[in-house]
Amino acid sequence: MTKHALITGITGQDGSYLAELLLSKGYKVFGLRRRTSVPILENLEHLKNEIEFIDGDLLDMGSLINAVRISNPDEVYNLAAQSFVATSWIQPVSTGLATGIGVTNMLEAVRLTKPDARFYQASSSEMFGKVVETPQKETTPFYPRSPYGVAKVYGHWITVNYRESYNMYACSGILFNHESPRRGIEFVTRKVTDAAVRIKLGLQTELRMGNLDAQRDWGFAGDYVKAMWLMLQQDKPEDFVISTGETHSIEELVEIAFTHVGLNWRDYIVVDQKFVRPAEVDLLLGDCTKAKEKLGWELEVGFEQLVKMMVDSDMKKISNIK
Ligand code: NDP
Ligand code: GDR
Repeated sequence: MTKHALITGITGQDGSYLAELLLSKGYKVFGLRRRTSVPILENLEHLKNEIEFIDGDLLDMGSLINAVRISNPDEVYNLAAQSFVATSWIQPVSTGLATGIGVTNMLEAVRLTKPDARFYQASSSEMFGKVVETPQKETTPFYPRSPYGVAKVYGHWITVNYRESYNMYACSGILFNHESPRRGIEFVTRKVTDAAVRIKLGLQTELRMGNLDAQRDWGFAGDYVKAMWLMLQQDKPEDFVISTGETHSIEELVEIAFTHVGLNWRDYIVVDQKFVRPAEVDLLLGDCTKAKEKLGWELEVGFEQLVKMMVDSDMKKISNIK
């Protein structure tokens, strides 16, 4: 029997990699998509004929119940969220609604319509926030530092609560930062790889950035969606940290990207307070021993390889439109 999967957030970075993975495993893939005035399927152009799109919004319960009815899913992956941390200070309420309450809406739609479907929640290392313990693991207490992080903590605990209250197969992946050539342009990795290429090609003269000292545990999105799938194939639902176990500063990221195109980053980076956040997460470093042992999950792409892959992809894209 063909398995059915419903993915919310299918137009985003992770949605596209997860859809690819599930299609390669023979799933029928349904994707919840918001109505937009112009089509935005940049990440899904190559898959659009293989996915059944269902219109809906995490803030509209009826549309979620409808999506569960139409897709009749064996597995639901709740990836949709307002996911850009900086925007969460500008739009704290709508972030709280989509990233926090939206999880309850999706869980309710599953509980009322298809309670035996397995549910994955996209939790985040942003929930750890201020450093309480390093490396951070499943038992590390949360101390979020942004409206986004606070909303994700709510989404995380409501998922635990539905598991415990209704005996649903509901679990969270606490994923550390993961990137790819399909990363949104405002996130720091893509902002840097795009700018390094534009400066190299003479299309831009400088790059304005915020805090260069923050450290992140960065992996490749293609590796991380495999962990999401593995979490829904276990005998019982559990939460897992997914990370590389290495941390690098923003400065190191900039250095690798600019060196890869033959430039000295110090000649082009300008620190601009506009990009410094009201509260920062200084250091993220994850311990994913549990995922390695219980899921057999393995990382394939390392940090330097990831940055170079993104620079090369941006070079190809931008050279073509130049
Ligand atoms: P993206 O920002 O690339 O994608 C977010 C997706 O959510 C988009 O498809 C967007 O749709 C959709 N969305 C936003 N609001 C709503 C809404 N109200 N109703 C329906 N859909 C909505 O995120 P990523 O792919 O990078 O991340 C996927 C998930 O994983 C997110 O929940 C994120 O918070 C979380 N996460 C990400 C990590 C990372 O490093 N990438 C790390 C840890 C967690 P549209 O195209 O219409 O805007
Ligand atoms: P993050 O990712 O907030 O960790 O959330 P982002 O790439 O936006 O920032 C990473 C770090 O870089 C610093 N920084 C800058 N960031 C941006 N975007 N632009 C800049 O110019 C800049 N200069 C310095 C930031 O201050 C921060 O320390 C991502 C998202 O995908 C979340 O959805 C996800 O939950 C977490 O990763 C884990």
